[in-house]
Amino acid sequence: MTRPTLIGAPVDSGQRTAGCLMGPAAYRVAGLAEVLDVLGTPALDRGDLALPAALPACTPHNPAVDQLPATLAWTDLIRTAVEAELAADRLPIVLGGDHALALGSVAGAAAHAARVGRPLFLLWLDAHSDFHTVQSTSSGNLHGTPVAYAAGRAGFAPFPPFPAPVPADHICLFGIRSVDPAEHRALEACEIAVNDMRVLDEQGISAPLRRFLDKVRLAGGMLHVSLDVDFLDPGIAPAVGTTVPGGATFREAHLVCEMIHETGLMTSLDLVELNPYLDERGRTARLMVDLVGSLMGRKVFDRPTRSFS
Ligand code: 4U7
Ligand code: MN
Ligand code: MN
Ligand code: MN
Repeated sequence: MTRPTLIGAPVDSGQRTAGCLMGPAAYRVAGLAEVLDVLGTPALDRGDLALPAALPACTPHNPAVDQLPATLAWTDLIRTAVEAELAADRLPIVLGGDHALALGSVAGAAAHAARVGRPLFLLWLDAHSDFHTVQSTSSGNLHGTPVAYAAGRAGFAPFPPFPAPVPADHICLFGIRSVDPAEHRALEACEIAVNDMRVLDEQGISAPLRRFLDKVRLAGGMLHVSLDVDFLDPGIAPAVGTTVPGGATFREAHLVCEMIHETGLMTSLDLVELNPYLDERGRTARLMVDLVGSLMGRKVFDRPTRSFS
C-alpha cells in the first residue's frame, strides 16, 4: 500500500463562514495519524501549508467573487505539494480547509497523471455539484467551483489553465442534493455522472459506485477522491457551513470508503469543509477520521477481496 502523506491546507478563502482554517488541527487532535499507524500505513505529516505574506493583485471580471487573490495563491501551493507527493510515489491526503483547496489538489493530480501517461478519474462525494465557474458563481464563493475547473470549463480567468482537464466521463458526482440553475444547465450539457440522492435512494450506494470503480480499474486509472463533509447527513456531521438535509448515513459513508479501499485504486484524497468551530464535541472530526480508517483498510472481518466485474 502506498504510504500516505498528510498535507495541512487551512484554506478558508473559498467561502465566508469562518472556521475551516481550524480543520487540519482538528484532524490531528481527532487522531488521524494514530488511526493510520494502527492500520500499518503510518503517514508522513508535512505540517500545514501557509500563504505568502504578499498575495497576487488581481480583480475578477465577476464582481461577486470573494477572496480571489488568496484562492489563487492556495491553488498554486496545493497543486505543487500534491504533485510532489505523487511523484515521490506517496498518497497525498489534503486536510482542509474548504473545498476551494481542490482547485489545487486535483490540478496536482492531473499534472502528475499526464506526466506518467495515466488517465485520471475524479470521485466527488458532496451534497453540491461544485460546477460553477468564476464567471457563473452568484454567491462568489469559490469552494463551489473546483469540479468545473477540473473539467476544463471556460470562465476561470485569471486562474492558470487546468493542466490536463479530466474528461467528463471520468468524473462521478455522488450524494448530490443541491445544484444551482447555472450548474444544472452546464451539467445537462455534458457527460458527468450525477449520482444524486434520488439515484442512491433507488439503487443504493453500491451499484452506482461499483460501476464507476470498475471503469477506473479497466482504464488503469488514477483516482482522486474528494470528500466534502456535507456529503454526510448533517445529523451525524454538523460541523459544516453549508448543511443540506438528506445526506449519506453513517453506514452508507463507511460502505463507500470500504469499497474504495477494496479496489486499491485511490491515489489521492481531499478531506474538506470541516468547520471545527461548528462541531459538537469533536464528533464530526472523529467521524471523518473514522472514514479515513475505512478508506485505508479498516474492517471488522477480513473477506477475500472481491473483484468488481
Ligand atoms: B461546497 C452554492 F449557492 N452552490 O455556489 C454556491 F448553494 O464545497 C454552494 O460543496 C456551494 O460546500 C457549496 O455558493 C460548495 C450555493
Ligand atoms: Mn464541495
Ligand atoms: Mn458541499
Ligand atoms: Mn460547503
